[in-house]
Amino acid sequence: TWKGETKIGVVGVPFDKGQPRIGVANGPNAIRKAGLVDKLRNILNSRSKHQGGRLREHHVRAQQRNRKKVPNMREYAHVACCNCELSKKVEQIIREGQICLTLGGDHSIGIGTVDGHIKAKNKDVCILWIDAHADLNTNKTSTTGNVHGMPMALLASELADYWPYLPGMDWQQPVVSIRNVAYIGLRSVDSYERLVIDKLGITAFGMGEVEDYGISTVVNMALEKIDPERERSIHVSFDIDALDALEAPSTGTCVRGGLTLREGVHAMEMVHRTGRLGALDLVEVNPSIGTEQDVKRTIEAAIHVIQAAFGHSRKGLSPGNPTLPV
Ligand code: NNH
Ligand code: MN
Ligand code: MN
Ligand code: MN
Repeated sequence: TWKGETKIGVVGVPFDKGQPRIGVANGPNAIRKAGLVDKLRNILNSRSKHQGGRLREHHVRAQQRNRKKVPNMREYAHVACCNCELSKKVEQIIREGQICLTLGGDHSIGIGTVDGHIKAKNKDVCILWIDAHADLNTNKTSTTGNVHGMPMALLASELADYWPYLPGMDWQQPVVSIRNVAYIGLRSVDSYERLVIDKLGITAFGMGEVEDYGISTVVNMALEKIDPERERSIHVSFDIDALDALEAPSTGTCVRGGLTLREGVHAMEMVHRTGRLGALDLVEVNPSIGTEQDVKRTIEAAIHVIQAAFGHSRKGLSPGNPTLPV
């Protein structure tokens, strides 16, 4: 009964060791509590006669199995172990034909989600990294030592030589070519990250480009660059801090002057229309930051972004059985 239909695997990852603020581990629960799964089931049901059964829920918990250390990588062993488990889970979900939705947790979990996606699809993956930050630091360039600022640098094959040997990360090979990655929403880029973006010619649409071209053109240009043949599985890694601080205040490193929720939703509607979304990460929602209202607003924004990616239409959906009640 699942054949040809959209299937979703939702993975909650209550992980916070990639950054210093407490609370971000409660992101998955808070987003679920606000009704995410029912909303996704409604979208699936509105598109088919067969009710239910096409969404599965999973959890990945950090299990630290060693005490290995790497200079200037805080909580390194935790990050390595959690992502090892996560990668296997994401790979399995995608191999089963489900689109993988991962709820973070901090953005260090992008290491595992992208790795799992790449393994499941034999590298035929392109990445939209939607974020105020580039997350391109190595342990030598980071001024914080927080691993949530490093996942893209760990994944990129072009940066492999800039890392020391990483014990316990042998499962993760830097196999993503940075040519298959595009950024949208950048506005807080560290100086070495800027150097890397310029040197490697990484496709990067900061807020200036969103202003110049509009979100719709930016998304089209980004996809044209990273998937010109329109054949790759799309990985969207959506850091909630890509949205403006007014739209999503409850996150660890919010930056003003960001995407509106309308722009975030529009971008995700466009990704949905490609029919090639393979995996979506929604990360860095921290329910311990801000007032009750801030938290509610941030979670609602996250849910709107996710719903749009899975085909919710702002035009309204027609019912499964399209006759008017009399
Ligand atoms: N670039 C900074 C760092 O490496 C901040 C990263 N913070 C993020 N990234 N929230 O998305 O620590
Ligand atoms: Mn990020
Ligand atoms: Mn960020
Ligand atoms: Mn962040």
